[in-house]
Amino acid sequence: MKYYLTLIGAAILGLSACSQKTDQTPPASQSASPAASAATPAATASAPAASSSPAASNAAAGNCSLTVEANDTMKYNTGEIAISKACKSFDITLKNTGTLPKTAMGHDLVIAKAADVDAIVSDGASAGANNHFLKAGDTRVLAHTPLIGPGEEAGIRIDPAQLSAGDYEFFCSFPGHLANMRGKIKLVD
Ligand SMILES: [Cu+2]
Repeated sequence: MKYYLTLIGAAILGLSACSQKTDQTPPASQSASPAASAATPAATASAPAASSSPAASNAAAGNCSLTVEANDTMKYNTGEIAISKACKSFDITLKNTGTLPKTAMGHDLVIAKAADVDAIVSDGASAGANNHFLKAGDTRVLAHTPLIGPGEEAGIRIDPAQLSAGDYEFFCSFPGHLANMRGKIKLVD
């Protein structure tokens, strides 16, 4: 009998302990706080995902094309063109923002292996503006825009896969411009 009462007492104690637990705010907030901290890793996990997705959409929207400007001070507005390997094709638009006539300050954008650039330019110097100062059928030239004058623009499309064969550069073949108008093509992931 005494044992039975003890059991009931224990049961009552257990019940009251139980109801105390549910009624008490601290345990409740304690149980909510692990939930909140469990939600925090989820939030931080989704944050990089969110920040990487605009980058991915940027790549899709803008990284497979680029506009390069050339001006009367004999300069491109960039010293490097980064091309993503993920691009099926890459469009480069050259824009001549100058005002000087094409015969005095024309520009083009030629892409070739770095090791070939000097020879391409010296071989092309006598070819004349009508031939974009490039030797006819120069196979060392991967791609080139026409020589353009003030306010004009021209584009080329290249296959990034072609650039994996070596170090490529972009440059202007107009006589005398190479020293100032030459940059690296960088193939990136
Ligand atoms: Cu030029």
